[in-house]
Amino acid sequence: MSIQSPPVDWFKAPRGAERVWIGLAFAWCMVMTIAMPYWHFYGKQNATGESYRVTPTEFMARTQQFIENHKVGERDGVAVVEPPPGGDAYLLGQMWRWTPILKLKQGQTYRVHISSFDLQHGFSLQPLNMNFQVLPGYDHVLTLTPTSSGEFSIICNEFCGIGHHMMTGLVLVSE
Ligand SMILES: [Cu+2]
Repeated sequence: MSIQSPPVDWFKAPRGAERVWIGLAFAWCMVMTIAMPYWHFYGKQNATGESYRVTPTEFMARTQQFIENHKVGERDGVAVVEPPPGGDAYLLGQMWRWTPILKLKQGQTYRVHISSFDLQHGFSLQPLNMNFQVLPGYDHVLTLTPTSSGEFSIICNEFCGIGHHMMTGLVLVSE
């Protein structure tokens, strides 16, 4: 016979070492479950989770307006833009570039609006390893206070086509 129903007492409760391993795994699950909300409130590099609906064209228009209002220079053909401290900054991801280059001041807080013009990109700030998903149709607002100065590269960490590996951007932080 190919299939038989299991004997009536087929289930044996775990005991001995198996019980210890299940206990350890369960305890670790609990730690991780608590760590998620804990780190959301007490971690220092977590996104605020603030986002708004926006059409890609509208977001691009806002970014261009932002560049026009606060442009301070250019680097390799990309606009360098310095938002007012405490103000809004815009960063647009599209195949395959990040626009503009943001120039920020250490210790100042900014509201950085990030969105995509075409498809899903990944905002990865190096070498800090801060990562956010960038989606068209959503204006993600990161409330950000640079704590160190220097040049920080942005790379795209969601594969987005043939030019994905060239999709880099820059954030400049001065003291
Ligand atoms: Cu990309």
